[in-house]
Amino acid sequence: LLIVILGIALGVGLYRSSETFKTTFMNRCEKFEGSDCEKIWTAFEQAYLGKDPCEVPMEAYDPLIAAAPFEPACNRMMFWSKTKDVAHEFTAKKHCFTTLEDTLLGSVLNDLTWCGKEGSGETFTSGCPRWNDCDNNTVRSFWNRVSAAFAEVACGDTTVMLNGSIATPFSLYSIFGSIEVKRFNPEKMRSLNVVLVTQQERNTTNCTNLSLKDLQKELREGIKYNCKEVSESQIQECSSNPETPCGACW
Ligand code: AVW
Repeated sequence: LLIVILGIALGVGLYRSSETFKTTFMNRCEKFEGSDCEKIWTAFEQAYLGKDPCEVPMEAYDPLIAAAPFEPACNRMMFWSKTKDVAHEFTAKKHCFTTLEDTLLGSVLNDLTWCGKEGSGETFTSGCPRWNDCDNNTVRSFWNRVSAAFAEVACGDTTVMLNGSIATPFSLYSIFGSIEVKRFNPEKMRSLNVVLVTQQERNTTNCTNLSLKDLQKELREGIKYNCKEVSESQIQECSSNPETPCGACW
């Protein structure tokens, strides 16, 4: 009897968690006025439903990108790598910059885990592969695909926040280095401006860091490159002061 009760409890729990997942998806989506969230949900689900969660390639999300295309925000697009918190804290307060996670698809799936299963029509939120368990996992392929789409439309002067407290602020194996930089289009993008986020207390890297030479090499001809060291406290001070215009942050 105990086993039966535990079984039912587990079943109800799993059912609830996939219900909550869709609810979270829809609630976050509806914050973006004029979007057809049911249509976007259907395009999202078809990418992974009924599939082995380690065999979902990036391309599986092509119909999702088509259903919710990225609108370019010229001169306001911000990329980041190993600076997730500081970048998002900044864009949450200063709307002159937008990260992927501030866009519809990025914000709807931010910090969520999901996957399907062979022979099942359900969305699961537990027991899914972790980021490095396999290359083509449901969640990782999603972030690769949306990052590619976000980078493809990047235009004007763009910004990337990199971490100046680590030995290699630019890594060819990060999403920024392996997906986004390769898709920057010189016909649309005028410049890439590195904001190298430093911490005064630590011995930090600077704009002469060798990995940043790799970044410059990766950029296609025609895209200008700049780099500036900015302390994390200066970034926080600027974002917490509503009077300071973005142009004066660094
Ligand atoms: P990141 P990226 N396990 O800070 O350049 C779990 O390295 O790659 O920056 N989650 C992981 C792992 C891992 N090993 N590696 C990466 N992630 C996830 C889209 C995790 O959520 C934006 F437009 C971590 O916080 C940025 O310009 C996130 O990937 C660019 O991609 C970023 O890892 C940042 O990707």
